[in-house]
Amino acid sequence: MQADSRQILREIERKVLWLSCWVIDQANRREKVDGVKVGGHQASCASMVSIMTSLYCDVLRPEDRVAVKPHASPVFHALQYLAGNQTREKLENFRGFGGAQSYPSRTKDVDDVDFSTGSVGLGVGITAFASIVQDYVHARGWATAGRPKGRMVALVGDAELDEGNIYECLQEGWKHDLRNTWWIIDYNRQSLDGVVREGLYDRIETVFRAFGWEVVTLKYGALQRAAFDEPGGAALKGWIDRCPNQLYSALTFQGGAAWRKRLMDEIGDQGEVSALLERRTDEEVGAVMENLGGHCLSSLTDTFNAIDHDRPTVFIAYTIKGWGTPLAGHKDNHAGLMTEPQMRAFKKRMNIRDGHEWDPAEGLHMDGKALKAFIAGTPFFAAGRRRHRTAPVALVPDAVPTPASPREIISTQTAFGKILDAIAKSDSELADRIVTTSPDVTVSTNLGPWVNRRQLFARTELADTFRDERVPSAQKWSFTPHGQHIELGIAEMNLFLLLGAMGLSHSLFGERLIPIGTVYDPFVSRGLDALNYACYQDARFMIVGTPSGVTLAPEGGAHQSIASPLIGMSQDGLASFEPAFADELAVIMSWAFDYIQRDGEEDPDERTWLRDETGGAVYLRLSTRQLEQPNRARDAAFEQSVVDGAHWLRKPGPNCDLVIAYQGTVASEAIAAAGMLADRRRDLGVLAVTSADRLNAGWQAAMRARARGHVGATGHIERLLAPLPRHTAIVTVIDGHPATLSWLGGVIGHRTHSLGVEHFGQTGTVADLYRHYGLDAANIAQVASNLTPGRKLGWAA
Ligand SMILES: Cc1ncc(C[n+]2csc(CCOP(=O)(O)OP(=O)(O)O)c2C)c(N)n1
Ligand SMILES: [Mg+2]
Repeated sequence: MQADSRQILREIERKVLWLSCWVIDQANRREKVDGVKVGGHQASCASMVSIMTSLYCDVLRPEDRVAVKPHASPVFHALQYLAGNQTREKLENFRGFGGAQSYPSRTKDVDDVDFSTGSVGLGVGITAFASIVQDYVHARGWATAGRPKGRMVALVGDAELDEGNIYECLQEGWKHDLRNTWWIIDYNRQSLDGVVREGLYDRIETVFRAFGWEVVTLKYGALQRAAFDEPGGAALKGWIDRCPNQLYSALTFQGGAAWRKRLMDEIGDQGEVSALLERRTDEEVGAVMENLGGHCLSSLTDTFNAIDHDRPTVFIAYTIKGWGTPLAGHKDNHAGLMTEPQMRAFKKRMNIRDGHEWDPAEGLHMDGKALKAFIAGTPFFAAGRRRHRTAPVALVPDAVPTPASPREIISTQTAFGKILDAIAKSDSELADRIVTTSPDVTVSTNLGPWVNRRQLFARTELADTFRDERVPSAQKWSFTPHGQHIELGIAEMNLFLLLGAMGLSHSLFGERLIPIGTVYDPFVSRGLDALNYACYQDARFMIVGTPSGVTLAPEGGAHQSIASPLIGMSQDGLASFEPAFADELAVIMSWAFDYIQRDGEEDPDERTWLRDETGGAVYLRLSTRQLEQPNRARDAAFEQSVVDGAHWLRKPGPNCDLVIAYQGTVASEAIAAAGMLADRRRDLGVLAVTSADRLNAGWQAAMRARARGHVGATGHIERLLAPLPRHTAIVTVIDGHPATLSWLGGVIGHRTHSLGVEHFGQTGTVADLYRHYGLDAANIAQVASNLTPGRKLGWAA
């Protein structure tokens, strides 16, 4: 690197330090609303300014993708501001409504964030999965194959390494021969509450090496290395190496004079070491001691640029939390903010005049034009916005036929396997773009037939030994670079991180994937934060939770999911369905393949008031319980109502006393209960709910629209329930938490009794458990009978 470029990087580093601290300072000087603090992390930013300056202004290439440690968000925004991609207005409004986000956000920030971060550890993990997805799309031989592969870079806070998902991800990466992944650890040896354990670097090295990573340590900056070469330098280096983290931090906070005193007390020798120190002013002694590898631009840039292989690499960059500010090194500095006098002094040191705080070149030894030209000429920023757009995958009509005939007895899980098998057989773009994944439950969630046909993905061929040895097996498992299933170990966090990365492939890598993951439904909770993280980034995928509820009866109380329907309803960015029958499932999947690719504006559909144009991810809650299939036509009206969330399985008459509403596999019980009551309750209706989530969302949205003056706005559920007389009672039933459907009573104001599961743990037959939890036909009928006037059922009914 040219000497003048080095000088310019130093100028930018200084500017980024100023801006990131200023952005946070300004946000906290805004008038407090409701007494709630604004916050921001000046010290966490300062720790990262050198690393990020080196990366963004020299090392990175446009094809690289970066997850920035959450608390370094202002550093990222400052760099993007200097590059002209972030506005002053949004920075002035940092953490405010419509302003730059507290943590980098793909969906809310305007400045080309690659991966959102916030929940520590997840931004780190997703880079590894994104790298696997990059390998996958390149191996498919699509257009992208000719483009250079990027490095997936995570800028990691050292305390993030406490998160378990990091280690799950290391193991999975090792299995998949992970490449092109850089994790750069901001080793400031401080977390939120204090100073991290002594010797963590040693553990980090050992763990990463065990999983096949290269470990590069950036401990000493150029000033330090030069001092080590002087007489007495070896003693200084020895002292630094022995110095405990707490003491190093404390002395950093105290500054040059304190460093000198301590060093003189401990290694001063009235000879070479003393002379080494005496050649320097206090300020210079401080500068040497704080010139750790992670704050030395030339060391950083040279080290990064020297990597000439694609093996995963972790960099341990020694840094100082609060570097270059009065907060430096103090153990309580995590959320610390410079006081007004400190900020004034800092501003003076940065040569910033009042009223020129936002001027890009203010206080620098170069003018604004030259600065702008330099940044615009860096490989990373020269490319402009780096997000891709892709054409949608073509979907032929009837791409998803109903996988069962009328009266056939089949479960939704089996139907799901059959649908994918039929797609696997087809020679279609859809089949080509689907990629499946599962955390060691591929076979037991019925992905087996798909995998047999489309094979498993691996960077290099791996034979199916059982097949080669002629051992009979229903599963033909060969791994090839063209395989379309990515098999994961049993770690649901990894599942959702991979789905997140796959679901952003169109934007990250310019290749649209249709990702489908399967998981045992209760273990959605095990990966919930990563699911939320994927949705927060607007990743597009289909997740199939199966089996679900207490219906997996003998399989065990530990595997029962109760909350998942509520998770499905409450998770933003995820449209949730629980079909009871194969034809409904086919309709939903067909719709979902389109829905997960949508990219429209936020205009709600005036029919359902759902924001369907924007698209999203899809969750299907399925069951292993076999049900006799209804004999009905799959016409357009039926398809629409299944997608909208409900249809009348039995239409109520004008004097309807009772509606039984069900979601999912308890359909059989609801239908049987209706049969028991049909001659006792007038005009009884049975409402088949396929998506409590979409029904509820449409209702909420219609109410909001009415409040805004769209008097005619009505949701699908309002139109379904509006014709019912006011005295109609509703009994709802689901193999899941009763609150999923209990809100139906509030739509128009009907008396409602909701059946479902609130306690778990019992094993038994399905009949045992339905009876135990009151989901059986007899109980539904009994509850309904008690709730409505007319001839009562006895318990024996
Ligand atoms: C999952 C999760 N838990 C807790 C937090 C709150 N939190 C934010 S930063 C942080 C510690 C950060 O320390 P480190 O990673 O070392 O970053 P530094 O600020 O030192 O650079 C914690 C506990 C979070 N953001 N996410
Ligand atoms: Mg830290």
